[in-house]
Amino acid sequence: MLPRKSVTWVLLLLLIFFNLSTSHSDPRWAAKKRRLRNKVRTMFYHAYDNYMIHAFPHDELKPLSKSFTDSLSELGNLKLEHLPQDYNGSALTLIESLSSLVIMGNNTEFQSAVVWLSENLTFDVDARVNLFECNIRVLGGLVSAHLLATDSTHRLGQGVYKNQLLTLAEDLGNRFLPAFNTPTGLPYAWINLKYGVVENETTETSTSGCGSLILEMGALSRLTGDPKYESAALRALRKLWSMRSSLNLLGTTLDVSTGEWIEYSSGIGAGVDSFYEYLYKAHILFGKEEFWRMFHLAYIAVQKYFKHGPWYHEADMRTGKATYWQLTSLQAFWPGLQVLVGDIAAANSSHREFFYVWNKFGVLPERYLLDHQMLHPTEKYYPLRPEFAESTFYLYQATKDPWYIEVGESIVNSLNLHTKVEGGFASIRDVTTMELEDHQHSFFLAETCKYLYLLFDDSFLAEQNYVFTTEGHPLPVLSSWQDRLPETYIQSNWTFLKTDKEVRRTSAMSKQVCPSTSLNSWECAGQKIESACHILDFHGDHRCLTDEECGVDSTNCRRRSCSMAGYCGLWLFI
Ligand code: DMJ
Repeated sequence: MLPRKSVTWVLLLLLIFFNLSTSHSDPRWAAKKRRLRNKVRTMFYHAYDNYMIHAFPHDELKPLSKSFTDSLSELGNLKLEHLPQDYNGSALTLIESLSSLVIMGNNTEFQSAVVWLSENLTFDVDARVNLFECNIRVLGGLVSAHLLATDSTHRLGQGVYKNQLLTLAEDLGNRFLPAFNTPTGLPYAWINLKYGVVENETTETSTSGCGSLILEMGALSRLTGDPKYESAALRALRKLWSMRSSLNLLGTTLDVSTGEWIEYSSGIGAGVDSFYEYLYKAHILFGKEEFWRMFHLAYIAVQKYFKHGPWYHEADMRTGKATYWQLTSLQAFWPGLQVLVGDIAAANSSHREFFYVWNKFGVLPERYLLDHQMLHPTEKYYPLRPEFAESTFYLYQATKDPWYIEVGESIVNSLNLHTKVEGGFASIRDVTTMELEDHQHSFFLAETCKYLYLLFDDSFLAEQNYVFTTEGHPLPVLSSWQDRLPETYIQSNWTFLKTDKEVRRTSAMSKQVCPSTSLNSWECAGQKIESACHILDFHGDHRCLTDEECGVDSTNCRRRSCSMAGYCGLWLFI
């Protein structure tokens, strides 16, 4: 038997060996990433080629029956009401694949797609579509592809490209505008592309439905020089924000004509998710402080009222009291957003919990009841969603921790094992039986494959900063789109962090909101700063006379209070 001291040494050496052998600069590690990158490329083309053979120019592929569905009119339409009689699709999956083709370096296919779309695509169709879905998938897909096509670094479409995608995007943007014609400026959830808002249209919409339009419509305005798209989206966003409760929480559904809430409970998942995402990403893309101010308050409220350990539950916007204790597949985007904010330790701990559930079932179920540790009885499906892969990509970008490559590998393996069929990739109807469903969602190509690819090969990101829309379409961060930022932002060189030895690319907001100290030694303005919600105690020595002199704790975002002995701290644990 080895003496105790020797055991410690052996363990230490093993640890060092493990760290070295898994370091991302290790050639074996680089080979592994290349192999995985190629595997993802094969997955993408298996999905894409099957779509092109069996479904194009319809919207999405049915991989089991090798047929198609014109699903743009069905997206978000749970009861399948008012379906069009005469609609033959808008090549949705092709539009959604454009930016992925560029990222994977397939300029030839991108160019033929652009030519086909410019010659054949029309939005003058009698189809009632969901404004949010059509915005993130179609408008976002077109605007992003236009920006990529005109970006000289990608050398696309020389001579062939004459802004055709922008013309299509502008036409679509104009068809969106009647939806905003409401007493509140909050848009209807549904719009008929040919006829506008139909008679007796429902006035119910969701927070994400009217709060996540600003990236695509803002970009359209910047590109066309016509402010009307951005103004409509901004007016809706401001109105929505004005409806927050005194706790800075929003509900999930609301009425666009009265501006009243319908569903007061909300979380970070379905119906709300991209609202948070767009506040922050709009701040990065347009450099507007207003978006940052909204996001900061909203983020603190989320951390305070929804977070429970690494999990996020729902709460009533009026009282902050927990309502539903459920993990949903859509929530898995949150750690990715936290990486952008710089709150890496919080992102990492939630990501690990999502991975725990992923491993438990082989994929991420749509809804998991945290209080009962069981699946939701009717939401056992996994429709090839990207959110978990997305967060894995962001966390790897921020940390370069090889652990995330391992996570990515297991996502790739699960997808190939459980969802790959001869005719593409099929959704899973029930994660307990792995029974499949005949649907390959367009976001599998726009997001799932893209984020996995970027996880293993980020060369696309080398030259340019991008903001990815909620549908995974990259929009370059251009200085000409930025509002003039306050001096403090400019001085701090906000996308690069300068240290003595190097200039390191970092979270765009790292000067405002820094990562938790536990992960690494990043510093903000010479001092250690922790998470986004952190508010310093008034006195550096933490002495206080009243609660008002205490800040917000960085680790759990709870307000600190002044103890009898006159020190700020977390004296009450609820
Ligand atoms: C995508 O269409 C977008 O990411 C959207 O914001 C919600 N999630 C789906 C994919 O899961």
